[in-house]
Amino acid sequence: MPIQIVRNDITKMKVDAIVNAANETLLGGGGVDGAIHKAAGPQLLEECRKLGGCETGGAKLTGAYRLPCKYIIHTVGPIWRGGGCGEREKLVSCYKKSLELAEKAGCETVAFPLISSGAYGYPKPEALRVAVDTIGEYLLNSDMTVYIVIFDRASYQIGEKLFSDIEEYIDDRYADEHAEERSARLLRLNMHRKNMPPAEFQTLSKASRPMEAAPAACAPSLSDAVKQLDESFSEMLLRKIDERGMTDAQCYKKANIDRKLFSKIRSDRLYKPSKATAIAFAIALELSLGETEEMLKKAGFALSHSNKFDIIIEYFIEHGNYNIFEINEALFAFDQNLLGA
Ligand code: AR6
Repeated sequence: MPIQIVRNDITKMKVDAIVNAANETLLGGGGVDGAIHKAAGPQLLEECRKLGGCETGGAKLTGAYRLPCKYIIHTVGPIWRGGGCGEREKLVSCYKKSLELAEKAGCETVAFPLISSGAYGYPKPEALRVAVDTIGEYLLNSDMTVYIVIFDRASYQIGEKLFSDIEEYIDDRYADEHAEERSARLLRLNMHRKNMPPAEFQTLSKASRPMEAAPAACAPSLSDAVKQLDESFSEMLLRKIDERGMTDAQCYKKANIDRKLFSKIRSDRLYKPSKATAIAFAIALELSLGETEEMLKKAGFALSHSNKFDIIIEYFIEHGNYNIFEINEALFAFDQNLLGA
């Protein structure tokens, strides 16, 4: 999965390169810089002394010594001065320059901390947005896998308004579901007493049914519809990519799925993806709720209102927001698994 957001101590990451949020001297400091120097050992400082510092927005590469990675890329983030002093551009430059260095060194996996979001005071939600947007854009033309390593939960908070909107959305649906479950239980009890046929009960209980399918944008012809009945997940995915005029790469990158997994799905007609992978493709293809259900069904899954993860996905689809990184931020905020491979 090209961008992964993980909670960890960056010095423990087993990747090709980790990035250090350093200062212009490159001679160590507090925060993540201090932790990296401490874990890597004194030889790191020796090498850093030879580098002659680094300007804000720039990046330099060293060995990793006692760390489990191969390289450390030292970048210098901007000090937050209210946002009007070119902070964003400098922060974007930190990510770009670090990624360029990593790629030049042949790295396949890189881990970043949230640069500038500690001692340098860059507001954490904005710092995260810059990280996700800049790395996301870079990966459109690169096959590296990049981890954004979050140390403390506060770094990963979606906006309050979005959080409360989603919370309300979940509450409404959970409430419906539980009310339905209760009334379904009562009905079942009454029917049992009255000996009603179970089929009739089934039509009254909505709880076990997947969410309502929205009508498809344009109805297929009868012969197309019959053909599509036999379609596998993989075939449906490839058909929808073509219908939307996307290239394969545009689709799997937007889905935050790596090329290898996509090739596997492409070459195996009967490939069974995980639910998160199937949803990630539905999001990349910007499918309606009905189409998403249809695609999930091909992989043996359904969306349900007794599952927070599913309700959050439904929220984003209903609001026409298909940005997988924003969806993942929300899923993370609600302690759910993230989308992608
Ligand atoms: N692993 C991952 N992330 C961490 C770790 C860790 N071990 N430790 C802290 N963080 P900061 P800056 C997070 O202050 O804002 C240094 O003294 C932390 O929660 O390390 O770019 C340098 O020498 C925060 O979200 O870096 C500079 O003088 C993020 O890393 C100055 O601080 C960045 O916090 C740079 O400030």
